[in-house]
Amino acid sequence: MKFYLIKPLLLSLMLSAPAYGQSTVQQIGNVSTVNINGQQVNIKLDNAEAQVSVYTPSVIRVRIDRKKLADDFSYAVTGRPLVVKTTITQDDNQITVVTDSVRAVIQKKPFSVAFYTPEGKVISEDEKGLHTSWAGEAVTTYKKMQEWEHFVGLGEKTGPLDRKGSGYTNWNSDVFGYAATQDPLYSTIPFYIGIHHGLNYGLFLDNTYQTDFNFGASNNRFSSFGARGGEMNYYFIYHKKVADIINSYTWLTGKMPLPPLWSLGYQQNRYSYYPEAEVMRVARTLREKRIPADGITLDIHYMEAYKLFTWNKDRFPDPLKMNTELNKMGLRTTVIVDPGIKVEKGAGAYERGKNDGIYIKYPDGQPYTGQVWPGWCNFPDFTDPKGRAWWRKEVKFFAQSGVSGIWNDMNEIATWGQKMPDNVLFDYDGKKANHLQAHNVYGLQMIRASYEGAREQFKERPFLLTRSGYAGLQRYSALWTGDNRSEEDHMMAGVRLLNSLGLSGVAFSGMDVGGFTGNPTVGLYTRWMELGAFTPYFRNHTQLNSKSSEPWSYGEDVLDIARNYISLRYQLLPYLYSSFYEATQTGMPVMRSLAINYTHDPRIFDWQFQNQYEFGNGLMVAPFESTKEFGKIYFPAGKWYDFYNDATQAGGEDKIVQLNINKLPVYVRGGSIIPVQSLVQTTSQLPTDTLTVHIYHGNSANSFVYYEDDGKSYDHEKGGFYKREISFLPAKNQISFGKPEGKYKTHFKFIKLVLHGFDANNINVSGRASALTSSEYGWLTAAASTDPTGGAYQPEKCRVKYLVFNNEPNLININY
Ligand code: NBV
Repeated sequence: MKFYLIKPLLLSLMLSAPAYGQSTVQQIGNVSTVNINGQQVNIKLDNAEAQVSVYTPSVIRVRIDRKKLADDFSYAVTGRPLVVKTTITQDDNQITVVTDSVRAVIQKKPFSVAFYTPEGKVISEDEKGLHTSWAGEAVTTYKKMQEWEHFVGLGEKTGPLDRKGSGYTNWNSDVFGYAATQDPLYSTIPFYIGIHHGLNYGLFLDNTYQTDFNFGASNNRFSSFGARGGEMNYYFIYHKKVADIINSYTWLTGKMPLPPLWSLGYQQNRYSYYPEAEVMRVARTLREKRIPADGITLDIHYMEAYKLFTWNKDRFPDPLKMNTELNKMGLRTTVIVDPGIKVEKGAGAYERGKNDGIYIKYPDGQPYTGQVWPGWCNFPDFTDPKGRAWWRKEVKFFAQSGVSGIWNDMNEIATWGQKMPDNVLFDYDGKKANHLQAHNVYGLQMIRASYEGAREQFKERPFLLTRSGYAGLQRYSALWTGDNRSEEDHMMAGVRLLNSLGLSGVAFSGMDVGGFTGNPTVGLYTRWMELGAFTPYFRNHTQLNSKSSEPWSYGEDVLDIARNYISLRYQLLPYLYSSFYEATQTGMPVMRSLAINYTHDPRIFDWQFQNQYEFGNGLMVAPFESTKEFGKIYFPAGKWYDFYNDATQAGGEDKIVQLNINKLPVYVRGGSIIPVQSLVQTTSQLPTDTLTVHIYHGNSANSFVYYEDDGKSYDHEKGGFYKREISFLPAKNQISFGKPEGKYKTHFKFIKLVLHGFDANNINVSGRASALTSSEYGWLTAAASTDPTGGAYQPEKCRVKYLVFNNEPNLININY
């Protein structure tokens, strides 16, 4: 056929393409009018409206909708736009928004958005031809997949550290005994970090409908993010360091409040401890066996027939007395709450809720009734200020019973059948929404009400735990990863879940140590207990009718190992509490994926090393399945010390190490500053008056902000804290303790400075020559049990030099 014959055919095919496209996928179209207003630009498009606003020099927000943009409202975002030096210009083809740290370029034909560094490097750009479009009600933005791009974060998501090649959905789900690769789980945090060409950026999609992310799953062209309804509403964050991206993200969605110190101690749990005699037996055994612990958690059986805000009086005749007794033993009580209120005429909470009209409803005004533990239930509308106010008042019940913590379960919402109807209505703070829009924020609003209620009613800082949540949940609560399984790959997946949560603003997180469903092997239980000591929230939990999971349930050797690691955690509390303080200030997680400090080292994404993480600033944990006899560990840049024997290891190398079930591989980065205290059995017991500060020699300068307060009141919000910067300056052969800040008087009268890897012989403290003492140091203690085969664990030790000096409240310079 001659070309002139084919040409009209091709032309007609091409002309018909847009019609085919329009009916199925609606493209965003061209810009028609532009209205620049200070640091915001409002744009009318062929098929939509858009708005681009500068929040900080590094945070730019993009909103797009097919209808007029709604009044601004968000459950996640608390940061308001700062006044930022911004230049917005336009010509026929594009609009340019420039701040000191980023340049956004909006093309007009069609509308598309790209972000550049001030030097002009592409950080992120819409994929040409795809941009933003709608398929039905679902809106999606497509970004070009950059060469060698990695993706990390996205909250509570299974899968590898690098999410490239995977796709994810956010729809909060009750997933009992979920598979280690399952998606979605309980929580929604639509925030991820993209990494390529030495650059990194954060992207937060603030939309509460079901959201979907695609990082090159089943396609080789783009990464995309979208929602099944509502507007395209994303925040683009650019900084040179991932830590700063997390700081900006938590500026936007809120920093976590400082938790009570006791919540960093070991927590003993099971589904369920009852009656009171059993709770007291567990408490006494913890003390008798010298297992340091700070908490016992009561699961649903403490209630009368699972009815909220009740105690089963046969099982717990005098809860206040029991809780006071536990407090005297240095143990705090956390109780579970579920959102379902049993429909029962005359029942207190049910009737009070009905009177206050706080239950979620069908469009015909009938309350939605779903089945959970107590039977048929109604559910408070936590998206209604009235519903939250009601719940805050109810929380008084726990204050009166001497409870210290509230554990929010089943708040996805979970109901039997797991099919809550779409037509259930929510107040959505006066905006009115159906289930599709409100589902993913229900848990967030529940913990908001619990937290605010506890702040109002409890005398001291409360501890809050949740299973479900949405971006910003860190403002109210810690999160645990629900009903995991007692399986090796679950323990490893759990590590990645917590690391991912840390990348996504949730610093206070934990997993059921030992596994919730099933029974762990002796090895798995042991390794998990060791690992638990190096997670932010350390709780042992197991399901109904499973094998006992207390540290003494697996024999004497396991008890010794568990005690060793729990005791180690208690010694590390000054380091840990300071790390939590850091999280409250900068959003920096306690459990840090290597993607935070070694972002552009491609080896950290290798599946062999993806589970490694830093615990605070300086300790690196290398988790391995308990069944492995050898493990390969990657040491990123720097100098590393074996935590147990001080053997050194150069960075940038990997090494195969022999594994031992008595020991979790932990390393310390050269330059680290690690303050520790003497062993206590509970945080309500005071350690000795010496703060031991370990410094590991390295070539780079480092500093650590040591933080202390009373651990329980709100005085720290009014200056009642003690804060001191400790610096290690190798170039000057100096260690310095800065002048302390704050009104709180430190408990520690003396500082014992322990030097690792220093070849110093002469040292002086504030000009006075002092003697160094040489001694052996070990982090773990020998097994108390005697193994007839002679295999009992002999802890490793290292040789260190130390000196002790008065903890003077002025600048102390130590020169070596
Ligand atoms: O309240 C019982 C359990 C609880 O132990 C667990 O930690 C939650 O994730 N809860 C779920 C209810 C359902 C368990 C099958």
